[in-house]
Amino acid sequence: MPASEPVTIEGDLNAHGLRFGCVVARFNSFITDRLLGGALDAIRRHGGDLGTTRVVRVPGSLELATAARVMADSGKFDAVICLGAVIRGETAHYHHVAEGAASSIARIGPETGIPTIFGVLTCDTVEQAIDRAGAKAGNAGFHAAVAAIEMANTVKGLTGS
Ligand code: INI
Repeated sequence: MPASEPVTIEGDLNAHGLRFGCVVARFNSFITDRLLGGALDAIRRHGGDLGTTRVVRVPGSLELATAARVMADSGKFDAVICLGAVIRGETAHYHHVAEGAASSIARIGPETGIPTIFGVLTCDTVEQAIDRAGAKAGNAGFHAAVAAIEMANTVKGLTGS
């Protein structure tokens, strides 16, 4: 008997027909606007339609999860991308903001089945944030959107939708 092979489900990076929600923190907007630019660039360059992409702006990273959860529950999106920048040098409560944003966003995907991606920079310095928002170290918004594309297609592969 021939050895049988496992069926592997792996989302591809084709964004055609996928609907994305981007939630963007206004706090540190000089960084988060660059993350949004990277995310939109990734969606477009992977065949997605920016005409069906919705961008929602919220005050800060602690508010990302609330808007993302409403979008995930709406049934109107295949994936939601959360974009923010928490910079240690700027705040005494860095830890609470970073932890609060991470833990609240992390729950949305598992609880709703809609991939909800953590595209929040947590940096020690403004320089590090700039590097990761399109300067020396790539654009974390671009990478967050690529993860969103893959996971949206993974969910479609699992559910047959
Ligand atoms: N929000 C951020 O997105 N990044 C930060 O670095 C930050 N700091 O430094 O405090 C920050 N604070 C605001 C927070 O996200 C909420 O908007 C605020 O606490 C109101 O709930």
